[in-house]
Amino acid sequence: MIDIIGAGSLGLLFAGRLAASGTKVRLWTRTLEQARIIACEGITVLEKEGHVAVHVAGGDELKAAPLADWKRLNSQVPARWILIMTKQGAIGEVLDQIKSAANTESDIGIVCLQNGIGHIERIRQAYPEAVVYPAVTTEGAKRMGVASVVHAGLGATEIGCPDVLEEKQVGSFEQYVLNRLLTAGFDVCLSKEIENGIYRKLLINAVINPLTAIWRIPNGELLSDPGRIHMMHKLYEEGIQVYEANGIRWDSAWWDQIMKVCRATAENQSSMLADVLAHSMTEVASINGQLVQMAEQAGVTAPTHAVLWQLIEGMRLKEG
Ligand code: KPL
Repeated sequence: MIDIIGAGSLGLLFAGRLAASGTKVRLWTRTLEQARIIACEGITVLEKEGHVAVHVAGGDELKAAPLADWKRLNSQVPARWILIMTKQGAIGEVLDQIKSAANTESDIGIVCLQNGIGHIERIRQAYPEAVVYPAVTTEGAKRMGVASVVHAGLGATEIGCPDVLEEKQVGSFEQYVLNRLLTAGFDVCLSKEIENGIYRKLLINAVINPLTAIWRIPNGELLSDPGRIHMMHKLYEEGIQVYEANGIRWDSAWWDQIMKVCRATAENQSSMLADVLAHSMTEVASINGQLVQMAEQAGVTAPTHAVLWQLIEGMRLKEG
């Protein structure tokens, strides 16, 4: 069984595909209402063109419960393998719930699929008994309802294997999760270089997300105008300077990857645009905000990231 915390677009996509391929999934939602609907209707994953890719009914393979019930339900069937798929902003709440019922008898492995940086350290600190696996994904998903999601862009997922594994091996944790995800049809691999993947994804998100949120355009439209591409390149260059100042390895191919992500997810709304439109808290502080802080720590500046950070935060205050 895999426990998935967070039933937003990525949570529904992973839960739906995993359960449909025979892995038992327990999906933890924010609200009781969503858990009830999923338990009753199951999850539908749609292709980009609108056809049903998979539908899985609620039942033995797919259970859903509100996160507030974690302590009670976890005492009956303890979680062993957890995928946290909430936004960064929800990590505090998630930790409060799962810590209240920390497993004592068995070890626990947690894969974290958040955008941005800063959360892994928080989770490791709050939950030292767990083996925490940072992960990055470029899967594109768009939630259509409380129980349905469009698999909007085929991406890849890397799960980092920390060096401490020898000391804190959770059985065949990574192998189990890897096999289950592969069986579910995901392009997934284990990586010993996850840090590099995290910084690559951070830069991709720091360039694409705030601009799409400010201009309210789908990712592909960033490429429709030289002025927009110029702005993206400015953010990219500032980001690279921050990485250099912090001794972080980067690759000149990352610019091409940003272009590639825009093309591969051309019709998608970035998660930040979706949050802005929903008047929800965005991840801008964990993305552009973190880059600005890294710049300050290394004695350089990232002025364009700083301005976008403030603008996006300001939008929420005004509209929220
Ligand atoms: O991760 C993303 C997001 O929307 O958060 C992508 C698809 C890379 C767009 O920035």
